[in-house]
Amino acid sequence: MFEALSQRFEALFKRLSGHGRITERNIEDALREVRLALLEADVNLKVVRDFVEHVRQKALGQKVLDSLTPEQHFIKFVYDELRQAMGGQAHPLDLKFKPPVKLLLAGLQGSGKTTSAAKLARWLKLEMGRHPILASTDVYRPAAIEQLRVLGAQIGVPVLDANEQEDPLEIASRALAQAEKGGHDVLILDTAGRLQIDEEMMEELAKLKALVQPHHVLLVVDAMTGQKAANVAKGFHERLNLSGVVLTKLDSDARGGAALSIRYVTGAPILFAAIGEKLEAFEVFHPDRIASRILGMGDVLTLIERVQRDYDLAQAKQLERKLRKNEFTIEDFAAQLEAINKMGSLGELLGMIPGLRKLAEHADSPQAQRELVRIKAIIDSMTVQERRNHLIINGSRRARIAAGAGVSVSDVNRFLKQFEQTRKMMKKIAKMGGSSRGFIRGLGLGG
Ligand SMILES: Nc1nc2c(ncn2[C@@H]2O[C@H](COP(=O)(O)OP(=O)(O)OP(=O)(O)O)[C@@H](O)[C@H]2O)c(=O)[nH]1
Ligand SMILES: [Mg+2]
Repeated sequence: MFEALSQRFEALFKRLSGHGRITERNIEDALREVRLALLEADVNLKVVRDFVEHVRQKALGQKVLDSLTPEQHFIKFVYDELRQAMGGQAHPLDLKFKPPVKLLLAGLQGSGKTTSAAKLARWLKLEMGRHPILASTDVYRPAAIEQLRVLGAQIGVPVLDANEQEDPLEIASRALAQAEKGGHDVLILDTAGRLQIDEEMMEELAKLKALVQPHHVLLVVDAMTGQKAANVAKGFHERLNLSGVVLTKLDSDARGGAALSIRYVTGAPILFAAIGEKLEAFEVFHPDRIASRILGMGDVLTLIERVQRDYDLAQAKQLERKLRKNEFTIEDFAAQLEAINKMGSLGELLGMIPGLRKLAEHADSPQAQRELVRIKAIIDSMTVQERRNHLIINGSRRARIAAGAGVSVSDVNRFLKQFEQTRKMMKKIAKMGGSSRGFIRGLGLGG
């Protein structure tokens, strides 16, 4: 799935991290590569343009370039845009209607309608605990109805008896009656496809829709047709007002143009992904997971994000508590520095402490970054006892720490003084009875 696109991105990211840092100058190169990767993947031009523009704005906008890890931010932005282009989040098929819930499947010839009808039935039965019934109105292609009957038998889902002499509308109304009579809570109606959108097919589908009054019209599209799939979907959507799309043959699609264009071009969400010929090769379409897969990170990226967020929240809470109790030590301070390193931005971290937003805006400047490196060296040269209780750091200890860190004793003195001031300030905040906001506002620091 999406191997070609994955390889382009993987190569780009590898090069980015090898090159050291993204700067304002070389970011255009990186963006050009993103654009090329998307064009090669047969993504709709407008999607490509928006995609690249969004990444550019974010990359230049949020002090990302000054942060310690602009490449990681860049990858995250690409990931976010991929996800967004595919619809942001999964769209569950709404089944909360009075049964039988009626689903009408449409699509071009060979897109995978009949297979998807059976896959959907299987999914509804096994994952959703439903009792569906299948019916096919395809009286045009020889053996189309027989094909559905065979698939139904494989999954133990009943298929309406019908023959090729019948009228599609007649079959549809019998299907409705049978669903009611048999106590089925979902009716899945498979239809005939054409090589391309033509008036005759649309006419028949519109009539079927008027007769059946389906709760959902689902369009089945072949992912291998790339951005053409998006235009086809647009045509169907204009006539039939689709609930969403079932994207098939993703297993054979190396490029991803359909997945990335459909949402933008039609406005209709992708609901399901078919990823193989077998009936179990069918799943709810999760834009986030697919985006991770494209970036060659599996679900790792999502995992990292979640872990990071939980960690940051817990840390920020704990930090606030310690600040209130005046128990904040150099050890805590060092832990915060570590977190900053992982996160790539001091500003972001400060931003999480209530009241310090304004201050946070200046925290990622190059000077602040250099100062951070120095402070880290100083702390690294301290013993655990010193970090837990800075009051024991006397003259000889200061000299030892300075030598260890490769800085002057006055640097160490300055750091200790700053640390003590911070602590004092925090103690005052704590005395305000927990309302740090008022105090901070009083200092003109915003918040
Ligand atoms: N690799 C792969 N093949 C698929 C997938 N879905 C369907 N196919 C294959 O695509 C071919 C056409 O599938 P059908 O379900 O018959 O398509 P259809 O839209 O009903 O075709 P018509 O009824 O002729 O319009 C079959 O050989 C399927 O096995 C998929 O997700 N992956
Ligand atoms: Mg078919």
